[in-house]
Amino acid sequence: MSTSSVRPDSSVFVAGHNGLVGAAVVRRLRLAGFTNILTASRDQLDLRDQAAVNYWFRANRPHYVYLVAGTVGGIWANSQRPAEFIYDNMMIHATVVHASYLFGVEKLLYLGSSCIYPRLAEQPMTEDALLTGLLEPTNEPYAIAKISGIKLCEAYRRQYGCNFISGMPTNLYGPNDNFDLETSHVLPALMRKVLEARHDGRDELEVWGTGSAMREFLFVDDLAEACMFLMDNYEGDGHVNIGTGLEVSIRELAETIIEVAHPTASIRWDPTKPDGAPRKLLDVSKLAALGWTSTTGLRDGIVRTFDWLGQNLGAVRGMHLRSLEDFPAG
Ligand code: GFB
Repeated sequence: MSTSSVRPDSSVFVAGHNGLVGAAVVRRLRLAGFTNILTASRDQLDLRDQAAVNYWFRANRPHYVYLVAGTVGGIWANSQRPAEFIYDNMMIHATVVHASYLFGVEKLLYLGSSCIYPRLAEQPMTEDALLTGLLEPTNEPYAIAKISGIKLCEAYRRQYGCNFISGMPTNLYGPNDNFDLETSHVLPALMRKVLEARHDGRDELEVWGTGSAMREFLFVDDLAEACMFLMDNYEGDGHVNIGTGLEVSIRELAETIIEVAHPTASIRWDPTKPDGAPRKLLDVSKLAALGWTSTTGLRDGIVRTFDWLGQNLGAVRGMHLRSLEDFPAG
């Protein structure tokens, strides 16, 4: 099971380095002394285009690949843009996996998502819950694409002997997240709503659904550490869950964010918006047995993300705030 560590002078391609996950993987690799990190922005390389991806791999010859690129979004974006979510993700996985095979990549780590598991899977969800029941309808196209990515890696491993592995992260958050209210996930959306309410002197904020849905949240720098850990320590057939093993209700999440940044605020629920999956908690015992567990608590991660946001307000898409006098948040 144990493999040798990736040497810091190896060439490592982080596909999707401008996203939440990719940016964290690059930060983590730099921290570990990696000197040959390859990246390609969307303008430079359309990852959905097999010919372009082959050309790029032929020219750059990466030894290791973190395949963390994708079209992602929260519950609303998934429902509004199902075609993009399935097409983009299936294409990106197919091209990068195939080019990695063609050009002799030593090892590839593909990231899926906890939404690959059935809507009513037994909780916490173990890796073998995959394909045992119907998916959550609000993100089925995205989940199907992610499942195909896992199966792609398994098939290339079986037929061609490629050392391609998969990790399944739970809901993520942290620096570099998407804070756009329509397309984001719940945690950045609530952070933004709280900040804007405070800035505008409002004491009420709107939160979607009923607040009863349960979610698990992993700080993205912890995820990046787990990715490097798996690259160094895992080369099994099956995918590996990556999470905290802890869950909170959306109500508790909203209350925590309010307590950190705007304690006088109260919540107005909008039950016309969907709750989505009732629960989505990963069983992380496989990863723990390999030797990795997360370290950043939810409140701590939220404070760190607020700090990042305070320093990067100008760069955050759609954010109407341009300064926050009383930053950082408590
Ligand atoms: O994070 P989220 O959009 O996605 O929503 P999922 C989680 C829960 O938060 C739902 C509630 O119950 C939402 O109704 N929520 C409350 C909000 N207020 C808000 C808000 O202002 N914005 C958002 N976005 N939600 C995603 C999938 O599911 O999980 C993706 O759609 C992906 O495909 C991701 O798999 C990990 O957790 O429901």
